[in-house]
Amino acid sequence: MTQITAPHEQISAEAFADEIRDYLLKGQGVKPAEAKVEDVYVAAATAVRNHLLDAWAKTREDMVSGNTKAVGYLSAEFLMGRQLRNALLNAGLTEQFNKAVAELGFDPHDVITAEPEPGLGNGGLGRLAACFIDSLASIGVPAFGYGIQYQYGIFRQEFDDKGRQYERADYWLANENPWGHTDYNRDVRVNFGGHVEDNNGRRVWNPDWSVRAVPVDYLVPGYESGRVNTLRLWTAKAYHEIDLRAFNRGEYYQAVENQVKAEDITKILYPEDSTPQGKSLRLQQQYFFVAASLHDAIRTFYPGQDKPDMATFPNKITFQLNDTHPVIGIPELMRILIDEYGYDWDTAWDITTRTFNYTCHTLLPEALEIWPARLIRELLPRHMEIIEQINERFVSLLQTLTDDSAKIDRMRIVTSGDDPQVRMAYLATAGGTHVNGVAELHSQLLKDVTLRDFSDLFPNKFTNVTNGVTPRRFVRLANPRMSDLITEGLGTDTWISDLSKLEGLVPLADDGEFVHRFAEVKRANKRDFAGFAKEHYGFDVNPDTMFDSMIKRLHEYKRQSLKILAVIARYASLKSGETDVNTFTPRTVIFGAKAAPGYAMAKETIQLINNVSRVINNDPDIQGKLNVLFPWNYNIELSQNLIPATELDEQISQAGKEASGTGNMKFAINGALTVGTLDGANVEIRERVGYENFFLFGMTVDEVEALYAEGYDKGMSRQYYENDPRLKRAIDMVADGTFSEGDRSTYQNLVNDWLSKDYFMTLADFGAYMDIQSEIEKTYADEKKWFRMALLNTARTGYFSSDRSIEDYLERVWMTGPLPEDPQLKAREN
Ligand code: GPQ
Repeated sequence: MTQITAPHEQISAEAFADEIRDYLLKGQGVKPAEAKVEDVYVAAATAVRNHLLDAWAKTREDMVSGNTKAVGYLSAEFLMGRQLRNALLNAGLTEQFNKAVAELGFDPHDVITAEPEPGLGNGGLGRLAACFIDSLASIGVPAFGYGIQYQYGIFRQEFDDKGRQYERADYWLANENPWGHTDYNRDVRVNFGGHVEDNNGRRVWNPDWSVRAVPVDYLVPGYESGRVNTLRLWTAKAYHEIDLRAFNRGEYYQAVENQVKAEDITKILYPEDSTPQGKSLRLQQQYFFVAASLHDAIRTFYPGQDKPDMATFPNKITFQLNDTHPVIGIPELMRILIDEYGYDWDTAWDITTRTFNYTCHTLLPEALEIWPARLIRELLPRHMEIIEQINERFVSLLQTLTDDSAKIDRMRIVTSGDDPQVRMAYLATAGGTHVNGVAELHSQLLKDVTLRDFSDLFPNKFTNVTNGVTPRRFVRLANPRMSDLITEGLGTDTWISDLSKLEGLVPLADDGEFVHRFAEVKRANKRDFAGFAKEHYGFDVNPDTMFDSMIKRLHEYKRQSLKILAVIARYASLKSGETDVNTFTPRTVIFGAKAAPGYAMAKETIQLINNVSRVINNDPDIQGKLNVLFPWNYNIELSQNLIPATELDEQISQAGKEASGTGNMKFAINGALTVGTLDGANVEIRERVGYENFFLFGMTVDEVEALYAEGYDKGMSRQYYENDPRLKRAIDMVADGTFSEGDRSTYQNLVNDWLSKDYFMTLADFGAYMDIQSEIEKTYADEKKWFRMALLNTARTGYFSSDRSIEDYLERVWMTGPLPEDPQLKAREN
């Protein structure tokens, strides 16, 4: 393997142990003999971070002084997961760490797991941002991740004795955070409220309150690239923390009101996923981090300049808008250019539209953010003026392009009427150069449906970049056994930075011995997961069963209810003897899912899953042949343990609803077979692994549309219930109290919805789903066949590396590349 000798790699385990000892004393104030594992974690993290600082400073210097355009990834969420093991891997310090920690008398695993998991994201969108910044650094592209350091991340999920979800605050910053460096000297003032005045034809914004944005910097080390980028997460502080006069009057709460108001902005991550909440605080969060980031980029690229030549700005940095959350950046850059630097509208618009690009992550119309104009005006009056002007000019432009006034009306950024609304997705589409979807099918549907009018008139704006996942965290770290086997099979470990090399495993699918070893890896991972599940959840898991997983946010369109109805149907047929317990393929069905706290239907589904689990797992007739597990608080840590152990992955959303999915990629790369619909990236996964190595079922997008046209959601679902006895029995059991200790009201909303509306067509796809499950069981019985298919999944899914996604963005959207003196490029030449 080509070792790139960055300075931080030339260190022995002994020297590394000395550094840890040193930080234990200087940072934690303890000798190794007194140290707790948490102390060792902080000291080791500090040591690793320090090894990265030179490369970090050098990367920044090369970026600012060179001509390579940087990438600014603006995202309200970065779901990073634990940092230590990843930083060690990317810095090439894992071996030294393991030995050094052992020398100090600690177990490396205990030190790694002493780190709290930062949960600064809800799900796929936030995790994608984390994968992307890993890939950017690994490819050597100068980049900033810009976001928010929430004091409380995604809620911690617990289940009560009735199986209901309840939420607890995730205070991940309760202890020292060795990764984030709070840079008080690079704060930015962010203004809100007030009014706009006219001053000789110039508009002047007089805000009435401001917040201090303080950056917390995280290092983002590339894998063996020698490059270290920055993740800059902003935290909100007050300028005047305390009103001393109020305090002296004894008004203690009023005295800190200002502080509370400011700090509330970055207090908590909105636990919404795909459905926006029209909350003023959320708009404050969005503007807060975007305004701070834009100012930060300008001062970074034009250091010390009062009147920078902003016409060069789009050559310095390109901003990617990760969904609509940062779209307020478009009017903010316009405001900076016009009000602060005196550019005319057209020049400012040209600079702005060349600076931004927009990624859309959804097809659900309700998930496209829309803000009431009056709310924007109240918080950001100058921005609302600018948005209105963008809208007017946009409408004028449209009038030159089409006579279709209905179409023009549909495309308005600000709707007309008494209570105008601002459509952030339209603002992003009009105000940036490119718009991309996140999988082929999704990008196509964006053009054909969601943003159809826009793609008619501006076809060249639209492109696709299929999502990807980082092979460092989700293969090399999560699945070390499989990684070693791959390296052995390929004779090199260069696949870790070029995942397309997995293709070299294809011939080994016909090597019985190799396939057998691949199967052994899976079995060992299953045993490990059984141990993990016992230790963390107290579950008894039988590793000699098929591991069948469905992990993702709980949402009706994702159809966890289809899975649970199928489990109930199977349970019923085992109970009645239609399925023979003795010949049945034993299965462990594993769910992981959080529901948005206000999403009642999702919460009812969680309760149902938990109670199905309780009933089936405790039924002696089933003899442990069918088990349902629902480990609570699904997070990155759980995913890294479960994915490598899974044999069957469920990607069963209604066709046309899941933009991409990224769990599907993680599973396939790790040698799970997918049962899935033709939705999101499933389509591309199936194309690549081969149709015969993918369990396809269910309606297509066109069939779904045709069934809606027939009026499906106006009561047709009941026919499916009446006509399929398996389905009828399953739903009846939910209704009759089998899973609620006789209480028939517990799942009333779910049952009513299934039988009267069933918007996502769970019932219509039920039959096909049951049939494919039988086929899966047949295939599973032929172990050689199954693991040959599984190996081919691994071998043919190298495309789904986030490195490839980033290469596509570089070529199709950002028009930039790695820094020229990228040491990795040099190493590749050798
Ligand atoms: N996604 Cl709009 C989220 O995780 N949160 C959101 O608010 C929106 C989308 C997901 C999307 O549902 C998945 O299909 C994608 O794979 C993922 O974004 C990343 O693109």
